[in-house]
Amino acid sequence: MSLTAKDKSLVKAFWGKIASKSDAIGAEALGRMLVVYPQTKTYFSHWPDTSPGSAPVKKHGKTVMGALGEAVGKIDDLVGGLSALSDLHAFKLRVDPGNFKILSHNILVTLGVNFPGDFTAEVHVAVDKFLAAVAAALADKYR
Ligand code: HNI
Repeated sequence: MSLTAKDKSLVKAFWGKIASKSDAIGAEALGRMLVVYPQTKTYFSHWPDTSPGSAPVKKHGKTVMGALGEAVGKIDDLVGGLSALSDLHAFKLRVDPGNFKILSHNILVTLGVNFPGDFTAEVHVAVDKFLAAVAAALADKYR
């Protein structure tokens, strides 16, 4: 389950290819999550609009993908690198950690749909492992 050196280099190379589209990917993934798993909307009930393409969805999608881009740079120490963000999600936002898996799934779908050529099975498994490691790091402060 932990990332091999090969996984890490695949994730870094793939992220390099998608970096310029990061904002749009984040917005699409978040928009998909809110439609396909409507229970996730409860966390965003303070937004004026949770529909795909809306301003808050675009803004937050950009934020989340930006944080993931930074996490790629901290891939050797995700628990340390994401500890402040874990604190925030555990104690302030109180996001059930099961939702990290749901968002990860929507990110994978979005990457597959938008980068059919680059998103090979090999890249798919490496990115899946990376997102699972990010989710575990974000859940680290929960208990
Ligand atoms: Ni999450 C805020 C990163 C998953 C609900 N989230 C953030 C911020 C970052 C972030 C960065 C902004 C922090 C700040 O303001 O300092 N979130 C991430 C990452 C993941 C993730 C990297 C997983 C890959 N967050 C989730 C999930 C949910 C979630 C799965 C709920 C379904 N996050 C929130 C909420 C906020 C938030 C709610 C505050 C939003 C707001 O309105 O400002």
